[in-house]
Amino acid sequence: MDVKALLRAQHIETPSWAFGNSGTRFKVFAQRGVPRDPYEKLADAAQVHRFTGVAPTVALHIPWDRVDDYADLARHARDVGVGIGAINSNVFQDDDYMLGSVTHPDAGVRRKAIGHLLECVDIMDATGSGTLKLWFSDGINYPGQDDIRARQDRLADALSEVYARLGPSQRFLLEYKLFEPAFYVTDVPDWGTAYAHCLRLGPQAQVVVDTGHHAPGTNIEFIVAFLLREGKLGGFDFNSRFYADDDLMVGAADPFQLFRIMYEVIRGGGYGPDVAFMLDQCHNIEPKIPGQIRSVMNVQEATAKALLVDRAALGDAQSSGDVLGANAVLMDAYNTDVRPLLGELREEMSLAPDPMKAYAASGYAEKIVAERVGGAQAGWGA
Ligand code: RM4
Ligand code: MN
Repeated sequence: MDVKALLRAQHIETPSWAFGNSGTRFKVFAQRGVPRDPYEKLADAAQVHRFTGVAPTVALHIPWDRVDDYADLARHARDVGVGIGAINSNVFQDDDYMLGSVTHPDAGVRRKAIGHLLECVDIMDATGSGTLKLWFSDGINYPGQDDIRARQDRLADALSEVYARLGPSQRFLLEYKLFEPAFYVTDVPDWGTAYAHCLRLGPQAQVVVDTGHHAPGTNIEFIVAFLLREGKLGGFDFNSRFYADDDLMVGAADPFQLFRIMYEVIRGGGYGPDVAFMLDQCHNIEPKIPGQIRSVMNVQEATAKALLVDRAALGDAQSSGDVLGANAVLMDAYNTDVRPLLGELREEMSLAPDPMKAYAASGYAEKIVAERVGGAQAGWGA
């Protein structure tokens, strides 16, 4: 296996919203130089690709990235050196959605939500994007508040309508999340629910695993192995969690878990164009562009280690029942320092071996602080 060639071909997608201001419900801290519009977000995302060489696409979030002319935005992306990735829909920030979007008891609200999802497919057509990401904050807070089963029926109806609108080379990824903002029932709380809905719909519906959307202790690599085996793993929203949906940098909280996930991806034949490696993070207190560069590097390091697993030795140990030997094969790969290998790879790609240092020396951070004066900074939810 040519580890370097596989790493060179890796494709990690950055999220436009990571470049805007973000925070918690307690406070959003503004940072200087933050983009004022989607054009500037794409310019910042292009820096991540410029210094890592493996982040060539950027996910958009609608309506946060709404523009008059999407073809023009896609052209701008190409001009700065990136492409448009997944289109993330947003049916969680309108007053109408207080009791749900596609599962709302009122048919008028459901229609509005479905209309937004269909609009997102129009945007895919205009930008050339092949992937729609669906995340629903829908749920209920109190027992008895609404009919749990009827909400599943409404969800299924909405998903079929959106599915029918997809072009032949488009797909949607259904995201699940245990809780928040709903605190009693979430309508798509886990991979099983997402999987069952996608299975009924067909091959253009797949599950996306957001690593921050599970209960503590959940074995995410098992979910990955299972979904891949069924051809239903569409991609990842990578981030780290210590407590809930913390949206910290991927690989920061538990690099070993990230390695175990990447091993299952590779083992299951998911290392290729069909499984999207997307970042879904917020940089509340750290600078955003370096935060994204670090995150891309963390994914690369976990991938490199997973690619180094001696699969033949592992197979032998497993089939002979050598528990400790099998575990040692995996740990040897995990404990390898892959930073020199990645440095070499970057030099072969005509990049600086240390993207963090190279970005800091580039002057881009100072340039955007000086240039981006006035206007309203982009932020999570605006
Ligand atoms: C949600 C979900 C979506 C992301 C938004 C910003 O929790 O993870 O994927 O688009 O947050
Ligand atoms: Mn997500």
